[in-house]
Amino acid sequence: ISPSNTIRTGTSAENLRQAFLDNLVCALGRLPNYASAHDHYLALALTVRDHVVARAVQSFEQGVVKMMRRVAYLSAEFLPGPHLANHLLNLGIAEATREALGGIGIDLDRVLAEEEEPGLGNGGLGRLASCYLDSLATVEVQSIGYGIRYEFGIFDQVIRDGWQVEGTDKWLSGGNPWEIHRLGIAKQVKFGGHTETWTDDQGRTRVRWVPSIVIKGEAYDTPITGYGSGTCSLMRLWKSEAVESFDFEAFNHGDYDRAVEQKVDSENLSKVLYPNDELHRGKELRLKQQFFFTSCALQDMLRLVAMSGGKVAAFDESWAVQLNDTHPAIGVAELMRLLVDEHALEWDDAWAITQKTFSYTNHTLLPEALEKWPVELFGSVLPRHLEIIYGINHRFLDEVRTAFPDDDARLARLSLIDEHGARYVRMANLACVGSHKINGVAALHSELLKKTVLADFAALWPEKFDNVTNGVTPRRFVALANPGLAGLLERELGAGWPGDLSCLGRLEPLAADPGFRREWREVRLANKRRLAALIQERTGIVVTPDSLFDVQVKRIHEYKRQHLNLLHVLSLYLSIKRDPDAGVVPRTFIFGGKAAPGYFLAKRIIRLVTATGELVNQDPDVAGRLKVVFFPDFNVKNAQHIYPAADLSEQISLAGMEASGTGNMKMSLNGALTIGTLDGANVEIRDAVGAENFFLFGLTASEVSALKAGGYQPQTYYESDSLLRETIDFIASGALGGDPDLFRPVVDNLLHGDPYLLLADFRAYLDAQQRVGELWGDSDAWTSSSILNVARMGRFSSDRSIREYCERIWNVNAKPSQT
Ligand code: 26Y
Repeated sequence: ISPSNTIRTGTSAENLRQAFLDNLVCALGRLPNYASAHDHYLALALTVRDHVVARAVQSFEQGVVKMMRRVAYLSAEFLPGPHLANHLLNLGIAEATREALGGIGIDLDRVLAEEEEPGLGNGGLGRLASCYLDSLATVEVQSIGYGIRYEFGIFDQVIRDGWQVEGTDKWLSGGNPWEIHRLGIAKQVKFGGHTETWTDDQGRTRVRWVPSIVIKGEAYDTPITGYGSGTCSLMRLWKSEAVESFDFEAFNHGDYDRAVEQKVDSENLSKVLYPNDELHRGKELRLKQQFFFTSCALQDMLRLVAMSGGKVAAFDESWAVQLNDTHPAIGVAELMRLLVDEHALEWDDAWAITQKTFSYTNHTLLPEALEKWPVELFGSVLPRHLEIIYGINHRFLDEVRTAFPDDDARLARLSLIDEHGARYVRMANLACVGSHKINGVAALHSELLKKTVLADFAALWPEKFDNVTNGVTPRRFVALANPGLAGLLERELGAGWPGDLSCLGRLEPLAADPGFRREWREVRLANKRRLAALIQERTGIVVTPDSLFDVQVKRIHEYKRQHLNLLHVLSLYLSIKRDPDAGVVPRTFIFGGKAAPGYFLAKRIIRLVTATGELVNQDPDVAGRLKVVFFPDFNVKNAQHIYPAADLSEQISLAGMEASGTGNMKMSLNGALTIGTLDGANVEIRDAVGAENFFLFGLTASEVSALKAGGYQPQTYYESDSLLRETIDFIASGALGGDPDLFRPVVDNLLHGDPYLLLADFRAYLDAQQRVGELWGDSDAWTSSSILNVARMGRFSSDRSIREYCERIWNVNAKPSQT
């Protein structure tokens, strides 16, 4: 096929317009005069989809023909964001499309705004997976991201009376033009039942798993284009279906309820994304989800090995499989089962293949996020896998005994089974044992991993451990999100800059150029005006674009310390009330992020933001100086409006808690200055942009450990710092939200425990904020620092991260970077 200059794939404005109109009429059945904005969106999506799919099939064919080692990125979460604008950029047809639609009176931006994003993830981990598929395509590596096609993604957040209220995310209700339902690609996934042994015709004892239920997984493919590359990644998501629509036996006996029961149960599996991040609860349905998509993925990889003439016994030569945290770690046991039980390989051969195939990325040090399943539950859902895990464990512990004789405590810690009291299967241990490489997501995090949660594995296999610092795609988060900045970059660096961020360094001299600084400020002000309009539309709050936009957007978590930010806001408020002449620069505090529905304190923190806004935003004493906004429903689409308008990026987690962070990179790449702790990737961002362009504060990770070990006493800080005391007393007084009990849980948490050491870091944070205010007062100095942030952030492109994975972890060839 040669998809050039046909009506479906031609790239002139004339061609695109005709294809758009054809799709409107022929595919959607709408006459142009009656078409809604959503019809326009669907017609344009179908038009662009033709271009994308034509590339995707050719790219895929290349992978099959060349038999290259492909990458499978296994992830329970993906957050791709809206596709349409991204494809227009990657295909290089954004301007032609704008012209095509403009010619018939349709505004492209209006059409783009119609797209609803797939919210198939909670936050950082899911967004990282999507950045990586983007970069894999860009550096021309064949890859499939395997996951779950949740019917309902992360809940929609609305704020009602100041509280978070969750709504169902019906992302498919307006149709999804980007996916292709692969009717031919369906996998059977077994659950429950028991195992039996049998003897094969070579006289070998084999195991057969007799399940109590079988569920079907159907593939839905969404192509992901790369920037300036013909390669496409594939996001292949599995939807669960009943194998039979009805249990005919039950049906014939007149038991209609039971007949439909299994169908309902099967379909429930991929129904909804769990909205918790960083808190593991041993829910059976979640274990089933994990096994479901992982098994579908591995079966699919085996099918593709056969299709391209490869050998099952050389599976690892066809596939490098990345475990995005432990959510797909059951894949280690499942690949063993497929190789040993279904393909009759010897255990030791299968194990060698498995270890060469898998590698594992850890995304958290929080103990409450570590996945472990009660052995009972695990054995009832996956009886064969429990046996296999015992088999792996038995051999593994023998290896440990050889390396560390007479060390029972170490054996107990390394074992795949936790036997302190109730017995659990430890998924991180399974991932470590089954992988040849284990990495953290920022330098500090990778070091802490080796010292804390994975210390015993690091002692056993130091060579397995590595670091790959996270990155973000500059296509979506700079080129698309910040067209004004993109214009300046294109003029100064050339049109290809999004494909090679090392060229950003050439901006450095411009930081001292007054004319360039003026243009930079104009771009930033325009971004802030647009965000101000959106804030007014979504919240009714009027904010001033020339105030300092102080932004903290991310999941709501105690460890991320949104409430430390609030202590600062309230301390400023009280200072101005006390002294109307207090030197406080005008600021707009913008918060955004979802709280897990069952996370009581996180929800109270959201209420504390909104209550602070209710107080501050209408108080004439602080008018023109302080505004507080909670931007509802923070997601990828909204983020693209927020990041480019941030002056100050709040990255204030307690040191040692945030594995990496990626919002920190997105904001700095758009010209924000960071106020932050030495946590996660902040450390590397500060090294890159220079200490003088970063507002550092707070305890270091080792100071945190020492303080906790010595018996931390938050009360002593409360007693010795009068502003802190005044601020906390104010929250406790009932002045916020009109009810003294409302924030008692927050206050009690801080005064009696303060697990994330807010009080210990409060004074240092205020001092750093003071320095922020001073630099803001010197507009040229601020702008020059902003330019230097962008100029020095090139290393945080996900293209760099992906090249490191290719080289050090997957052993596949990426297209080299220009420099
Ligand atoms: C076990 C289950 C409840 C669970 C579900 C989701 C546990 C964790 C998660 C999500 C974790 C997550 O998003 N982690 C973030 O990953 C980012 C990408 O590496 C990091 O930048 C960020 O610091 C980390 O919190």
